[in-house]
Amino acid sequence: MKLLLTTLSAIALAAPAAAQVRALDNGVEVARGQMAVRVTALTPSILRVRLADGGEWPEDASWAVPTEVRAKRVKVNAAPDGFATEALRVSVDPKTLQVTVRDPAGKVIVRDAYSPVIGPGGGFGMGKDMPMGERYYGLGDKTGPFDRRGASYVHWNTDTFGYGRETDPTYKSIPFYVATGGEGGSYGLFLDNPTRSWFDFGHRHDGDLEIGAPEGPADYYLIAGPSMAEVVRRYHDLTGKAPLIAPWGLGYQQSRYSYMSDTEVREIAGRLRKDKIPADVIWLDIDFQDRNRPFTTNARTFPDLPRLAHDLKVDGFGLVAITDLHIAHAPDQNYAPYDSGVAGNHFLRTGKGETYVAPVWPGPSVFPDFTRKASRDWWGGLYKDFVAAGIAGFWNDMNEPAIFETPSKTMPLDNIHRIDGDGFATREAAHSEVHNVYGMQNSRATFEGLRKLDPEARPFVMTRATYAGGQRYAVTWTGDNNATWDHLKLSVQQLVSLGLSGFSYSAADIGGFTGGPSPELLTRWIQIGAFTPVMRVHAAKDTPRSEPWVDGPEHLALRRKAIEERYRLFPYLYAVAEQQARTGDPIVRPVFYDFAASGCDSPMSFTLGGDLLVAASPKPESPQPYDVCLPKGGWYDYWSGRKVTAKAGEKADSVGETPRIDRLPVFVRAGTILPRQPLVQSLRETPRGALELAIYPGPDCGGTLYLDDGKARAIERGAYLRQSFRCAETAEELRIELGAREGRWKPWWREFRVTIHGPAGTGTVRLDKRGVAAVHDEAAETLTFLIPDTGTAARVTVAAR
Ligand code: NBV
Repeated sequence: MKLLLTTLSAIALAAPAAAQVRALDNGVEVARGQMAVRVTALTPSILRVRLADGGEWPEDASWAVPTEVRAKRVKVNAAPDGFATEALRVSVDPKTLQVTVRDPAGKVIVRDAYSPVIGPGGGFGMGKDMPMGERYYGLGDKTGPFDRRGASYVHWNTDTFGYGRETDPTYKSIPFYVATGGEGGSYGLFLDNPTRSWFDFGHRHDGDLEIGAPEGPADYYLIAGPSMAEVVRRYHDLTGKAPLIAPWGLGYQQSRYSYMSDTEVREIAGRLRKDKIPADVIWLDIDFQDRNRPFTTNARTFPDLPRLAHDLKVDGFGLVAITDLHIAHAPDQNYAPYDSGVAGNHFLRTGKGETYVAPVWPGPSVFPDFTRKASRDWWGGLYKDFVAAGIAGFWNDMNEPAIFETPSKTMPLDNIHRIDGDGFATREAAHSEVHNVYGMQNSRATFEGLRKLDPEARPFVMTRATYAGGQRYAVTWTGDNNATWDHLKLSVQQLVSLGLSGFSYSAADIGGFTGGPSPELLTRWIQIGAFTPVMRVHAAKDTPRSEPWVDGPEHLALRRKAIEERYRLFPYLYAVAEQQARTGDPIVRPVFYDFAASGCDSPMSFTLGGDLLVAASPKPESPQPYDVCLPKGGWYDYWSGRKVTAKAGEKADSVGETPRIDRLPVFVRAGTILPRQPLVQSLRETPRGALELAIYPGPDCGGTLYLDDGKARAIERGAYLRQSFRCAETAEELRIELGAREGRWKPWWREFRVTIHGPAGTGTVRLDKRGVAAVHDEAAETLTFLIPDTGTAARVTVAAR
């Protein structure tokens, strides 16, 4: 590629004309010969870079970056070689059109390795420097190494049943990476070109990060940190945050391809309750439909769907139903989605202008034109009956789109879409231009339709294919993985990576989709899955069953314990989810996200919200002992509540673990106030008892409580509760500050049960001067007491012994 790029750039720069530099109030434009580059600042730390060939700028349009965000601008200070914002210095070399971004001290954040080029028939290529020691993360759930250095990737949404570590491309395209470890700090690069682009992290040419696309605009964003967290938050400012999920979406979800009948679904629900496995959702895969036709129900096996939904709801369950995008090609059969789709002209056409018909699950099928607003609106309306039937959420599968019996696995590239809105001119577009956003627009149509049908509910949509920004509409999962230890490992990396790429709400089929997990694998996967954003057990047809009880009482007990812990942790999990909706901080994060200085980078360690550190074995299949890297500052063992005695290292501490199937190592940051709740069997159930505040004294001690009524506009309507807690230790006492409460949501508890962990603070407890009875458990090293929750700020002091 380098050769090709060099040749192209030679062509592009052959014109001898001198460069023209034009200062803009929000950036700079430099033109030389046929080529021009324009760098503008949306905010002091977010730059947009666009290239033009022959004076023609591509359409200012995007599926990922909303129009109002693209319109953002800050005034910059012009400089002889570029411009400066409060946070960055940007220079463009007039001879080469190479862009360099530095921090105010002059340290390089990111620099072009050579001149960008635009190909004669469209498309472009560019290269960035890859300084030694810089690491690269992101690209969603792509396979390969967690740090992308040395790997190369293609963005092309593809149905990859049973994929492996080497498989690329896979289901989604999120052309965004975050680089960290360079001299000017972390930065992010988002290429907003949904065509079949490629990112090569020094795979072909050591030291060059090459990016290109065969068509579409050269339009990308550079996002400065300096911390990785700032880059990720700013990427969310650009492409949007995932809206806060309904509480039940964080519950345990039981799925299988497929639960075949009403009776079987009731049996599964009954068994979950009988075995006291907390659970919130049961999934209906394609077999609940009539002849695999979306928006139908098999009347024989599911004779009364509204009744089923109702009965399950009474028992604390919601149903999520699959609604694939391929509509059966069924003229004159009273199949409403087909008939109304034809009447509204909503289906895609071939390059020759005929309706495109191709085989998928229902047999010959037709495909909605999701990039067109009128068709999205029509699609959204198709959910009316299911919503009325009480179905809680929906699943958009196969939306790469997957097509059977064709080597390309997808539709012809010259199929015709009609696009409009989002800055695009109302025009026709070939499938090659919109392939990678097709699934995203499918989930958008579902999300927007559901919002219209029930404005009070938070839509729960799960999509398989998507593009950058798709987090605004749907949760995603990693597709058809395998029941192997390596896939368990890969899944952790994929979920963490998705979180860095905008998709905080992510799931992997727990237990593996293809094959059948060993009892140990399923148990370990459930244990780890209990600490991941969306927890769903799912498996393919004709595979061994993988419900929690299938391997006997001992494994069931371990699995139940893991799921129960997730339910107890709900107040914490929900507060982390709410933080993500506000700031973009992912729900699961690499340890170095919050603790950059630690250098902790085991691919099997991650944090849930920064305060809980899950440290599975880097070789989960092996009984070999391993060391857990713990950032400095102190940690407690989550299960025992005791302070960990760690071995001090230079940048981080460490503690040894010997793998045991009855223990998933989880640690709590010293300085955490962790809210937990009494055990419930469903998150729709009101807990009984006190809200627990588990205090793990340490530096920067605090915690947050966020709860609400679970409805779409909870915050706007004040139907929420937010409260912060702080704690500080002196030689005399441990002081706990309960902050003032925000919001009008009425809590289900009247008291806080405070548990202080660790040997410190076992003396007299006072709540605003009044003495409080406390129980000291010497063996457990805890001090526990109840205090009334008056809904106002309060101070608790615990005298040192
Ligand atoms: O709808 C059936 C399956 C589904 O269970 C799975 O999760 C999807 O990824 N679907 C793919 C279609 C075919 C799978 C062989």
